Amino acid sequence: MDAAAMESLILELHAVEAYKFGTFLLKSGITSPIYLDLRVLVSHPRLLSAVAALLGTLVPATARPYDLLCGVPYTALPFASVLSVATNIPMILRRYHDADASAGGASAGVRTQGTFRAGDTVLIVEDLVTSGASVLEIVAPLRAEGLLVADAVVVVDRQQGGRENLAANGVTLHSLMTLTEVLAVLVSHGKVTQDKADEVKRFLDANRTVAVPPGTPVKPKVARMPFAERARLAVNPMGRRLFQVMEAKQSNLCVAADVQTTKQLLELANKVGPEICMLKTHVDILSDFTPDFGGKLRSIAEEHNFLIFEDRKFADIGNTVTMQYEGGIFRISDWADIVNAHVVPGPGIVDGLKLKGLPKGRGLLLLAEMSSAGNLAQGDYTAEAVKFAEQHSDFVMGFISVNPASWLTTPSSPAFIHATPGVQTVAGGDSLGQQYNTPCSVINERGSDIIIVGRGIIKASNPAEAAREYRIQGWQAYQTSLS
Ligand code: 5BU
Repeated sequence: MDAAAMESLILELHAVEAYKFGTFLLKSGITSPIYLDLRVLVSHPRLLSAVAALLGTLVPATARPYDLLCGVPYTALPFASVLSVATNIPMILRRYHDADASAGGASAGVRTQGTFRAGDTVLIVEDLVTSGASVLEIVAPLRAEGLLVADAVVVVDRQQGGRENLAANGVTLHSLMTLTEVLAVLVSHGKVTQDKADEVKRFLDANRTVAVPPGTPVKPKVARMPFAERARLAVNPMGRRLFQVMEAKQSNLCVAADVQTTKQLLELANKVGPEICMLKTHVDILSDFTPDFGGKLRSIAEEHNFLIFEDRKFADIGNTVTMQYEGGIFRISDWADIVNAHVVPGPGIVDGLKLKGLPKGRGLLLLAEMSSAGNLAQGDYTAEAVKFAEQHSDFVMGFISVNPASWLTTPSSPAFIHATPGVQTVAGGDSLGQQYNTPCSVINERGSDIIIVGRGIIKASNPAEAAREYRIQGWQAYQTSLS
């Protein structure tokens, strides 16, 4: 917007009393000598539509295409609606508080309304930004649903840290005007006195960085190194390869293929193959296992470039697990790139598995934690698993973890990978003790690397599509958490 257009817009907003001078307590908790009330625009449709159109020019869809608009409730909803109608870009609606979602009515419980798909890009529309907290409150749940948010447009940037707070969370702020520009125009047109303008400037100088209030979903708790760098740190070759596959496929999704027959499993592997870095099997669930199963699964894995993880959970003495790993009907070490083991028997279990696995270039995940309610893998037990891993980093590539951010302390940590089961788009559980966290929480808050999803994908009406959505959510969460 050029200077003349901005000047006339500022004067028009002044004429409808959108700028108020006095003493005001802002939502961010600070007392301000100026208050911007853009709600008044609903009484001035022509001006409302002009403002909405201008907001639409801040990030031209041709420069950075976006699929959807989302207004921050409530003041910005009319701006977003008018812009949506004018541009034919659909909107989605977020409720103001999650509590609103539990109210009765047909849409009770629905958090984001409107039609959208994971991977769609969303432009956030807001009236003004102080700390940026209101925008971040909307961005976090949208991202948790797999939507991509990179830009927010606002009428006024109050220049109090919002731009920086948003940038720190991967959102670029685009504003029609700043508070400084508003003051300059109003003073030059005699609409406010220089004294008043100076008072507002002093206030701005004293409140340049308004912190986002506690509890606002901000930057992920976990800051991490890129998988590509961790590939270089990994000691176990299979661990290195897994990091590389994840980076190449932009996927930190592992599907738990808990189906009954080899036919179903191979079909599923083909369907979800393009989306995953790893396929997890429970080969002892299959009713029709035959010795050629491993070869068939390996050729699908090669075609789609994913690794095979047999979730065998070995738990016996070293001598026994060598035989369980290599022999029997399943001959797991012939076809599974990765297996896992409990640490309850002591380090001999790692020695035993390593004896058979290392010469074949395989890797081992240790069960540091479990996802089921009341499980005993915690505290000292988890710490012991870490010690075992460090003592055998040539074979141990990482952990089955649930909340690694709470126990990751050692410098060798980035070399190990963390895979977390118990993942669905909605937190909750099943009737037998399984506990679910969302991809966003698992990666961003709990500090894991890989989401393991079973029923969330295999019971979906379209598992390939569901896998795509989980992949996007998991990868987006990883990208947000890069340091
Ligand atoms: P679900 O359908 O997403 O609940 O499947 C989870 C899978 O992960 C299933 O194969 C479990 O055996 C596996 N799992 C788990 O749920 N929790 C754990 O702690 C471990 C494995 Br280890």
